[in-house]
Amino acid sequence: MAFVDEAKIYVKGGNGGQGCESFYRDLYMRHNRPDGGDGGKGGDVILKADRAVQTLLDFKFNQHHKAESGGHASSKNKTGRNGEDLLLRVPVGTLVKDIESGVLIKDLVEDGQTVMIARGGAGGLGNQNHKEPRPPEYGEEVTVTLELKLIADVGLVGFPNAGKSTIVSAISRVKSKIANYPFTTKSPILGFVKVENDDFTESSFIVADLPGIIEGAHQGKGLGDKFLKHAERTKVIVHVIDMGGTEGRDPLEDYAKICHELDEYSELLNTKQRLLVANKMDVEGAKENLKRFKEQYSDDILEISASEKQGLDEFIKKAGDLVK
Ligand SMILES: Nc1nc2c(ncn2[C@@H]2O[C@H](COP(=O)(O)OP(=O)(O)OP(=O)(O)O)[C@@H](O)[C@H]2O)c(=O)[nH]1
Ligand SMILES: [Mg+2]
Repeated sequence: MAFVDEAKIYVKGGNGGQGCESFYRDLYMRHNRPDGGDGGKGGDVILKADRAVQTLLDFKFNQHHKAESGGHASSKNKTGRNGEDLLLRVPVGTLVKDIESGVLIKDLVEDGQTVMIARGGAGGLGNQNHKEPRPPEYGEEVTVTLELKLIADVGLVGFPNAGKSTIVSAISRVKSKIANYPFTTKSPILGFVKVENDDFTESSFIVADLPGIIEGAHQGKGLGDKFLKHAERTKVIVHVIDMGGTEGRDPLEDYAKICHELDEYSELLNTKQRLLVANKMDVEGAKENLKRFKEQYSDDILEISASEKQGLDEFIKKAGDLVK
């Protein structure tokens, strides 16, 4: 499934139904009695955030959406039926913006949240009860851009091949593609992680497997730039470092470079909680690298081996605590 995080849609509220102009007469009435009903209201177009929707892909192919028009009225005071609202489901984290001004209309950050973006037209008025008839209104026509910025609690960042997808696949039920070549992961993937706390309660967090970052990512190199924006909305950033240096790089330099890319990308990323993770601790040389890392940077780093499933319980607990 392709991941699409931007789309443009044209929406239109339903038109109002025609009001009716008619007169009732029978043998015994001296005057005609006006009995034309009112037209129904056109349906609204509503966007709804839905956890089950992962991308804006559908809107890439279906750009035009119109709500149902209101029904026409008839004589004997019969009102036209209201048109049905059109509900469009979008991923949680979708920003709705005015196409021309770029002004934010709504940020749909919670599951189930809705926003009405095009109002249906009012129905026409009939002449019942001696009212002045009025023509129906057209539905509102609007063009908006949808922009997805994923909302996850924990985002994994690191060089390609650091083992991010291996971690996510091991701690959640999401099977993120794992392979020994850079940029295996081409779009963010969300996983749901259960935490068993010490007091026997359970909690959970959502983890985002992000594509690998390379030097120059903040200027658009590799895939990092396009996806760093998704890191902006996570609470915790986990640095995954290939402590084994399996790609022939120095893990200490890797760490410095990723920090630099995050800093350059946005100040916001700097303010987040961070968790340092030394992965591939099963590889020869990893212990020595870690020792150097601790001397130069920080003692506060979690040792794991994702492929060997070592240290992952501790990882879940630490990440879960930081989310809280
Ligand atoms: N020895 C060892 N290899 C690991 C470990 N974790 C991951 N790997 C291997 O490292 C390679 C890359 O793993 P991925 O999980 O695909 O890495 P990634 O960070 O998601 O990479 P991109 O998606 O390309 O950014 C795979 O061949 C994994 O099997 C580990 O703890 N020890
Ligand atoms: Mg990956």
